[in-house]
Amino acid sequence: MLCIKNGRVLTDCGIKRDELWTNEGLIIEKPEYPPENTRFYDAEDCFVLPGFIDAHTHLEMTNSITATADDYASGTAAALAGGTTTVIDFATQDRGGSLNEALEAWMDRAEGKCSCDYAFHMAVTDWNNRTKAELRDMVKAGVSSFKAYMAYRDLMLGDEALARLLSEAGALGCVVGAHCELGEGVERGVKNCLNEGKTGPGYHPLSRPPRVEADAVSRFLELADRSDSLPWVVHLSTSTGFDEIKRFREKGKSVLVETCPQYFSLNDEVYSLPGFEGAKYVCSPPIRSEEHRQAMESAITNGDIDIISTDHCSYRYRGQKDIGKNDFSRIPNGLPGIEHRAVLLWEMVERGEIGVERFYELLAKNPAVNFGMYPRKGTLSVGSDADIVIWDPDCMWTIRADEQFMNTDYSPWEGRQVKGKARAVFLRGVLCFEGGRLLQRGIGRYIPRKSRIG
Ligand code: DUC
Ligand code: ZN
Ligand code: ZN
Repeated sequence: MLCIKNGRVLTDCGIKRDELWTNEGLIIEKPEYPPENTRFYDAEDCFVLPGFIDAHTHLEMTNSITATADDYASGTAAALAGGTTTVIDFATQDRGGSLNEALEAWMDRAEGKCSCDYAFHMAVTDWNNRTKAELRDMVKAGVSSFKAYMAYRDLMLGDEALARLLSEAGALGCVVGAHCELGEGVERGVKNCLNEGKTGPGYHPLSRPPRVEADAVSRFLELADRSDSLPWVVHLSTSTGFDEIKRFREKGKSVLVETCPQYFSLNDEVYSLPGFEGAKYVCSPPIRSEEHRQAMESAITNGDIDIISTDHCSYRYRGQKDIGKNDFSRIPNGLPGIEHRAVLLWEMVERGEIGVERFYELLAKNPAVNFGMYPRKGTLSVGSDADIVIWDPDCMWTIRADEQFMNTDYSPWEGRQVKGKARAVFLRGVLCFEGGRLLQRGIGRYIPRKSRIG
């Protein structure tokens, strides 16, 4: 039995100075007669929060050119170091392949390697009768959310297929997400830049302007309107995309909205860094102007964003990002962020823009509720998994790539002075991370998730 004492514990009735008890991996009521061998952990006035959930990661993802720098081992170790105890990663269907084959392949890759718990969404890239029939298999296997790409030639679904996915998955009570950038718009933008000899990384954001996202959000929500699914706009980055969401919500419709730290903590000045440095920030959608960054921050403050994930998709600067040295469109897209999500959001708590409860909702409760893991995850209720973060709000430190667990040779936030840190992290009652050191590796388990209709 374990008792965490002297902490500020997040309970159903807000933050309370309280003890938190766990036994055999679960949260329990305070026992009337604690056993003599009870272990005590002194939280020393830190916050005691439910383990964070990163609902959007790409680990061990390979394409025809390269593979992400983080595999399940390094990626989930880095997650844990930042207070994340569960990741929902993307399995992706191969064109011509089945959903079951894809899930099996991704399960095999992850098994035995993860330091935090893990689950999968399924990215659907090939809609046909077999895909339709397999949606039920996915739900049975605990995959209750799907995603479609509206951009990327090898991955994207057309409108008709996306509409079918929304209606079939919706009927099963599943969430359907979309990467909202219109493929035609992106291809046109890239072609125009390259034709004009604009080949450097600074042209990446110009090739996929805010309108490309807003048009895709608008089309996605129009298609979703005709189905029963809960649409999920992943990695929202623009005020123009957000305007489409507001319009949809004003009609009384529900949509789940996610953004990521790169869209509220950075702006497009990063693409003006000298030489090829801007390549470190090439991700899609791109990092936007200050006006859009502020819009994302306000949307978080106003309660209009539901979930903060990372879209962690890491590539090394040397040897991977430089594949696109002479052509920005060949730079592998994605940023390493899995380790630093919480501390970047904590900046908003520090500035008084959100409270600790909202911080917790964005990082843990909302992903757990909307992706079918609540109350097993995302709360410190009796019977929940004892996934616990001891969050030190006063720790001041500097983000440095050479001190991180992520397997990249850079951090997009290199040198940023931050406040707040996961001092200790428990996964199902086991102390896995403390004082900057990983104490346990590889004990992460697969977490099957429920759909909204069970
Ligand atoms: N965007 C990225 O930058 N990387 C992974 C996939 C995506 O949508
Ligand atoms: Zn995406
Ligand atoms: Zn993604």
